[in-house]
Amino acid sequence: MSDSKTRPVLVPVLGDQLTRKLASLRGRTKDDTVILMMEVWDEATYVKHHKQKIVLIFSAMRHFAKELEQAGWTVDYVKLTDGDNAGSFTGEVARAIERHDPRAIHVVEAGEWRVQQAIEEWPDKFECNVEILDDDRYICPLSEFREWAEDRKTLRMENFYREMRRKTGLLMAGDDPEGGEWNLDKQNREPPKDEMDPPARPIFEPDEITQECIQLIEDKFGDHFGSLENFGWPVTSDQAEKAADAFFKERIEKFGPFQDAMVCGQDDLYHSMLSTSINLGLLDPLDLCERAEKAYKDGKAPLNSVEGFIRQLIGWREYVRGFYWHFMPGLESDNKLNAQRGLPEFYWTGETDMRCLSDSIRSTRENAHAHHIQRLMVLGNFALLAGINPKEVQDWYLVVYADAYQWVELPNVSAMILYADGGKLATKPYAASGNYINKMSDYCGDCKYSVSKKTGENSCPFNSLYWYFMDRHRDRFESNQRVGRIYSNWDRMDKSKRQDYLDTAEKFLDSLTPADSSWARAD
Ligand code: FAD
Ligand code: DLZ
Ligand code: SF4
Repeated sequence: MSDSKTRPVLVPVLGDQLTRKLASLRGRTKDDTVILMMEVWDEATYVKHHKQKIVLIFSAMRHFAKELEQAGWTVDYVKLTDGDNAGSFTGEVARAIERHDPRAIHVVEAGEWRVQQAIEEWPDKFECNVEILDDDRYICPLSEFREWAEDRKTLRMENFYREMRRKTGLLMAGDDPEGGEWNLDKQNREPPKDEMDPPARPIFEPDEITQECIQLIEDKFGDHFGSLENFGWPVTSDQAEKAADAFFKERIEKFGPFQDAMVCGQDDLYHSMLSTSINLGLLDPLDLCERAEKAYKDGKAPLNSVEGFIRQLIGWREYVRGFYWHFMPGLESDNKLNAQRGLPEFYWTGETDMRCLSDSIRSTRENAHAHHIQRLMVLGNFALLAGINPKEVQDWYLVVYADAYQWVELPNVSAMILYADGGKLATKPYAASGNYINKMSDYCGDCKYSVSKKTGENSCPFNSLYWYFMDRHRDRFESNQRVGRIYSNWDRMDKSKRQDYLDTAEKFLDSLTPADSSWARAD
């Protein structure tokens, strides 16, 4: 053993921790630190991620390692195909200990339960001292969320969000919210307009490093879902800043009003398209919120757009993270609505005559992205109404989106769209008939199905599935203050009409081909 003073500290940096502001890197000196970055098979294959997602993470990791090296840090970068092939984080850390004989390991807590469980075994497994640090890139530490949650009978994002506004001082006028209201969501529900022409987001041409990753992923994971043709995600913090600049210059003004709008073939609309960069660590969410607030103060964006953007970041994003850690591991297996149907194959192939779904899946396949309202009210709404089993829906969302990590995917899927948690996150299920999609999009005009037809041949499937769902779960939802009222509409219909709805829904569901599980996980 060498002298403990000359033995370095080993700092493993995981694929979604790509910032020099990381707690384990702050304050460290270069001559006494070895940064370890690992491309590992366990992470690349625990589900069969969209090809763009793996390229994005590997390319961003390789760029970050290069940046660190150029700044004088020692980086031990393990590539997926190095040596005998890199297997798991724990295995690679063990090998790195042999190479570097560190006096300690400093690691920031993992974003995901699965990985954190493994990290928590390190102190017993390894002889050197292991320090697991809080991930202070978030505004609300997990201990603070736990305290907040334990004091309450019911958890509501809105209450949490107000706390975060007070904590950060964002959009506050003294003790009151700027403009007098905390939440301007009601102003953010404009349907699309005919002349909508949002400026395109910047696309970053793959450089040599990204090209290498594309080659590797085509080679090793060629059978995974998704296309690599459109790859243009930011892979460095400089590129991510450019993407943010474009959003604040060109799109934030209309972000609010058209937040819930959907237009066939227009994949970005006025959304920021920044989630991949934020989740990787390339952008700091608080910094983005401050830029949004400045846009409002400088008169460049209206309050409803800026408040809406800030709410997504310090409200929803922080809230779902706290919610995830508070309810794991149970959240993963919750199925309070006892949904048992298999995921339809069209989620993978896009082959359905339902235009809203086929367009959302096309965007998902081409971009590894769909915007929020497509994820929630088209893809999610269908899975809820059709009673698709949560595990298969969770896997799908985790595979297909470039911004998907379980801490953010699972609460959105299990709790927000599927109500599988029994209502801990949402006060009511986000169930809607074709009417909602027709109002908020231009999908229905050219659809094979008729949105105005309620039952029978060619009627919009969302219409009959809606009542099929509400009828199936009457016991649970009749007493719910926010949805219970609709049962009087149901009861007012004559019996044969009600039966028509149920028969139409069942006939439609029977016509669906279930997906093969090998789309999501290797056998
Ligand atoms: P914008 O519309 O510009 O919003 C700004 C930012 O707010 C986003 O970048 C994101 O960081 C944050 N945000 C917005 N809504 C949410 C939310 N509900 N939860 C957490 N953060 C939010 N987001 C992910 O980052 N990863 C996921 O795996 C993911 N899965 C989702 C699954 C479902 C079923 C639903 C309904 C939503 C999911 N979201 C997820 C949230 C949201 O759809 C995406 O963050 C958003 O579409 C990303 O695009 P954007 O950056 O243009 O977002
Ligand atoms: C998602 C992902 C993938 C596909 N591959 C890697 C990898 O090889 N190495 C790595 O450090 N991270 C990867 N990630 C992101 C991790 O899954 C993520 O950092 C942790 O799971 C968060 O807990
Ligand atoms: Fe979707 Fe129904 Fe509209 Fe077709 S008619 S696009 S299925 S909502």
